[in-house]
Amino acid sequence: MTVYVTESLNYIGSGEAPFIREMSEVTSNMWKYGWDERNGGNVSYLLNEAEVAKYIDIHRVLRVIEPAFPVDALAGRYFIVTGSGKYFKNVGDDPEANLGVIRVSADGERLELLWGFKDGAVPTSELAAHFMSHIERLQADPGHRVILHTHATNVIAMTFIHDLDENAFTKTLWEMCTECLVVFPDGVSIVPWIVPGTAEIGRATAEKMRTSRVVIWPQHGIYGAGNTMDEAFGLIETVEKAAQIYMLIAPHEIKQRITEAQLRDLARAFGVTPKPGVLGRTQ
Ligand code: 2HA
Ligand code: ZN
Repeated sequence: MTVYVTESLNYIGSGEAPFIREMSEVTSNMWKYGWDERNGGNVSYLLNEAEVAKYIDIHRVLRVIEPAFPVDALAGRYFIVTGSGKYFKNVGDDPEANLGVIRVSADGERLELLWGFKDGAVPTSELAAHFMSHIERLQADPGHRVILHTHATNVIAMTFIHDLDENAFTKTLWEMCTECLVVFPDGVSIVPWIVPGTAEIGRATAEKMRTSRVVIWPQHGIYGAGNTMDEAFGLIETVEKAAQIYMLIAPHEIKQRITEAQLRDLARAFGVTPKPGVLGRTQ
C-alpha cells in the first residue's frame, strides 16, 4: 500500500480509503446516469471514528466551518460529504477538491474539517436536509449511514404529470416493476415544492424520513437513505427505473398490468409489509 504523508492536506494514505472510493464511485455513477448535471446532487456518509482514523489524522483540524444551525444530536460524528457548487463529474479525478471529511464538534456548534475541501470549499448547500435526515434515520435504524440526493430524470418528469398524493404515487411505482414493492415496501414520501438549501426543506424532508427512506422533491429530485452506499443507490435506482417505465408507458394504451392481488402475493412471498393505505385504494 502506498503511504502518503502530506502535512498540508492531512492525509495518511487517504487515497486508499474505501469511503473516499465509494464517494467517487457513487457520484460518478449518478453523473453517468445523467442525473447530476453541473453541480446537481449531494451525498453525505456517516463514518465510524475508527475507519476515519485508519487513513486521516483525526487530531488535526484543518479548518473550522460554521454550520447554519447547531446539530447537537450529531455531536462527535464523522461524515464525508460532497462540496457546495462541486460537479459530480469531477469527484473521481480530484476527491480532495470536491469532498470533505468533517466532524461535528462536541458541542454541536461547529464542523471540524479533517480532510479535503481544498482551497476553501465548504459542504453542500443541502447540509441541513442531510443532517436532519441522518438524525431521523438513525432513530428509525441505528445501522443507517448514507443520504443521497440526486436529480433523477424520470422521477422529476413524473412529478409533473402524476398526482402528488404519496400513496397514489407509491402505488403507481409499485405497479411499474415487479421488484419495486420488495425494494421499497415503506413507499415514497413527497414534500411540497420548497426553495432548496433552506432549513424549511430540510425539516420537511427529515420529517418524511421518519417513516420512509425515499423523499421526492417535486420538480427537483429525490432523497434516498440507506445503511450502505449500495443500498441507498440501489433504492434510488429502483425508484427511478419505475418512474422511467411510467414515463415510457404513460402515452400508451395499457393492455395488462400487475394486479393488486399479485402485489399482495409478492409481499407475502418476500416477507415485506406494504405501507398501509396504499393497496386497496382506487386511483
Ligand atoms: O447541490 O442539488 O439541491 C445542488 C443541489 C441542490
Ligand atoms: Zn438538488
